[in-house]
Amino acid sequence: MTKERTFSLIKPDGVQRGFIGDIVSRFERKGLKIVAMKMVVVSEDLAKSYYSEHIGKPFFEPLTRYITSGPSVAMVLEGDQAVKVARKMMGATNPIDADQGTIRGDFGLHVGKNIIHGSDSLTSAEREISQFFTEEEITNYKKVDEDWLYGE
Ligand code: IDP
Ligand code: MG
Repeated sequence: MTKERTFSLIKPDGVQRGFIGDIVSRFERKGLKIVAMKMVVVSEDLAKSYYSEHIGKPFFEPLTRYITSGPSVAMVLEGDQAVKVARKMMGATNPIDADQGTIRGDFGLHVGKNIIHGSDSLTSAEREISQFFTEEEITNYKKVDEDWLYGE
């Protein structure tokens, strides 16, 4: 078992379209533990540092407008290989290519409105978690189902 923390953001379209509950429920059912969660309106400054790797790309301006356009839901998920598991549950970046059964595959039709973000590596996860949460906002607790979730 490789316990990891990953960062996920339900983007403004996911909030507006009413998918918060469904998405949170998917993570819960999978066994990923929510250790931090809050609603946040991403500022332009935060968008620029959070998406710094995309500065200069043609979709950067619309991406910034999109991500700052309304409330998002930020969360930290913990569990065995959480980075990989959460990305898999989200599906491909373009919802058209995302498999059915994934969040983007089930809910989206356009790469410019793809509902959710998930860290792509442990390094990104650490950076993104610290961009959205203080240490005090991240909880540490044992869930009652943990003994039934993991094997030997
Ligand atoms: P990811 O979210 O699956 O990690 P990235 O390539 O890191 O994908 O892109 C970050 C975000 O930028 C995507 O989730 C999507 O919202 C947006 N994006 C990526 N490519 C395009 C594009 O070609 N057109 C419009 N938006 C894009
Ligand atoms: Mg990415």
